[in-house]
Amino acid sequence: MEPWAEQQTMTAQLSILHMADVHLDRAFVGLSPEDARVRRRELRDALQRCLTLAGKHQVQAITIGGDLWEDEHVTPDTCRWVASQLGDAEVPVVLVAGNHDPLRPGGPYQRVDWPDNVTLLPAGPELHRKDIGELSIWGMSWGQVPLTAEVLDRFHVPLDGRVHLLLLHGTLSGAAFDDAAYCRFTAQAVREAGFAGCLAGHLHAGGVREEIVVYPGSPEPLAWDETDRHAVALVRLVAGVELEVDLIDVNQRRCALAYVECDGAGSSADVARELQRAVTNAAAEEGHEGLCLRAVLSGRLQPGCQIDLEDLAAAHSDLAVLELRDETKSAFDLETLAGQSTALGEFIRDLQARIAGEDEGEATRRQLELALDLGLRAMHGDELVNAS
Ligand SMILES: [Mn+2]
Repeated sequence: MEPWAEQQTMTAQLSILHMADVHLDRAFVGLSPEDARVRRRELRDALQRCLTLAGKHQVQAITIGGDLWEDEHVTPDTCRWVASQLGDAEVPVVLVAGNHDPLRPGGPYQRVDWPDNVTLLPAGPELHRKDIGELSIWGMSWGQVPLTAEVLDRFHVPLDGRVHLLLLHGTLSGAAFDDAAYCRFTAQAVREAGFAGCLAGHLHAGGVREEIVVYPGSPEPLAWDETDRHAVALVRLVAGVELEVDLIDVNQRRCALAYVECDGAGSSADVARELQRAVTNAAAEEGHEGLCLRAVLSGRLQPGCQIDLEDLAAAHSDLAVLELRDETKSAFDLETLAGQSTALGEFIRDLQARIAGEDEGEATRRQLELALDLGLRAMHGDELVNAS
């Protein structure tokens, strides 16, 4: 067999499990101490599920794209627990630190005896390299100063027939300037530097961007707006150059947001019915298991309609989380408003007089009533979309 053919065979078998943004020991501000503890335990479980997948798919390496834990909260035990888990993986593990777990003198990363199979790439701004078989993984950790990807503009991988991948914790963005971005980089810069792909962390929504930037996302959603995919990326190198990526969803929780329109509800039964509809829809879309739903109730309730959020939520105790936000408003108290010497009072008195004196027909009267309703809503700053 020619050396070239041999190399093709070897690289054809190369596969990597890439994960990022586990955020172990996150504080989960806003949750009760008990709920926060449960969530932190779930993050450990999530890391274990990811590593189990690495074993199941018999990958040759594991990469971790930063934010493994949160620096302010991580306990020595969690760091040692991670080291132990990664040691058990029995394949090389390459990791970079992110903006939430930066490398700093005397920091958590330095207080752990890392197993021999674990390589922590040093802080930027230069790229560091770890070779595993035919593969070279280049990366740099976040350190004491914010990391930038400027190095990509003056770097090219060696033309040595090896497969070169970049491991980076940063924000993929286009040409537009994005002030809020952390370690902004472009797919073009990754390509021009000669990398076959970028194994990325930082964005918590899983997905392959611009064909060569692989974000697995955080293994579990960490905030209400993290409604996208949460996965590990199984990365195969086909014929040594082409990246083949499978995202495997690993999250047990699923966050969803629903707006529940309760306009015109006569009693809590109407509101409960609309909420049930929203829960059913969300469960159909996201799956019922682990569903964390934030439901925002809105619209104007009729006089006497009284809702109790705890009562409403009690009917859905089978959901992992149901957070209800009451943004409903009460119906207009026309009598009081019409008695005021304001522009609004005058408007109401005028419309009421015209409605009372209307004898041309039902259609015109309805139009006047609609005008009164829309006018009231407009003057109260209501959203007029779908108002009728
Ligand atoms: Mn993160």
